[in-house]
Amino acid sequence: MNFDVLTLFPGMLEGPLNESILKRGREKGLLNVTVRNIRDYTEDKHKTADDSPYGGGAGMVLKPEPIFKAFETLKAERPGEEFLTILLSPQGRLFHQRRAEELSGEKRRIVLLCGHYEAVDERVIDSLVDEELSIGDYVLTGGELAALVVIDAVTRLLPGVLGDEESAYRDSFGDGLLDHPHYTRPAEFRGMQVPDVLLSGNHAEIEKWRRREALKATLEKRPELLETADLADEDRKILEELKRIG
Ligand code: 4FV
Repeated sequence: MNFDVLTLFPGMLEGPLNESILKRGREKGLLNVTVRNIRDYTEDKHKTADDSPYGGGAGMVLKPEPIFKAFETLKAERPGEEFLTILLSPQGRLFHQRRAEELSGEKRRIVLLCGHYEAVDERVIDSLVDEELSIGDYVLTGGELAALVVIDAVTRLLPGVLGDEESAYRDSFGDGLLDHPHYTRPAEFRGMQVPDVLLSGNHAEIEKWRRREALKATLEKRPELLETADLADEDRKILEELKRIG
């Protein structure tokens, strides 16, 4: 999986890319992330990458020239390679697990363009951007954290990145539901017991309990997810019962 990140603040990505699972993914050669500073593609002595908005108003806008130059350099360095260009912005489609799964199968290089200041010049979006993605309905200081969210959510789905102890075998949202509760030792802590079924060793009963708890959590916290979740008839029966007992 290849990500090329274009940003004015490369330092914001260093930490997460050099820790834990992302670091290991890069060491295993399963993940390749290049981080380029848009300012390196400016041509004036002040390395100007932003300017005031036409039509007035507060804030600054990222200039088109350095971003176009960065793109053309990237493409020239990788002749024949295909690119999928994503702008991280609040105007984008909401990023979710299904999109992470789709991107984890992506063969093209993924360019993540990180906005900053008020916005990016619209001509960049019209000419270079294939997709706008938002990580949520709030405003960040820049797209860097959003780019890291996308890299993290996609990378952990790549075969071989997660070790057994971290497997994504049954992720939250994996089947569109929230996750069931998890417990570990000690079986009793300050009077709080681990549910007996989890100590029973009866895997069929444990799976039933986990499914019921996942349905209950989703019904209580994110009922709208039930509209798109992959539900079996048995699940619908449990949901009816849960609604009845309230
Ligand atoms: C954002 C989001 C986000 C907007 C102005 C960067 C900022 C500044 N990106 N999901 N929410 N971006 O707030 O992706 O340019």
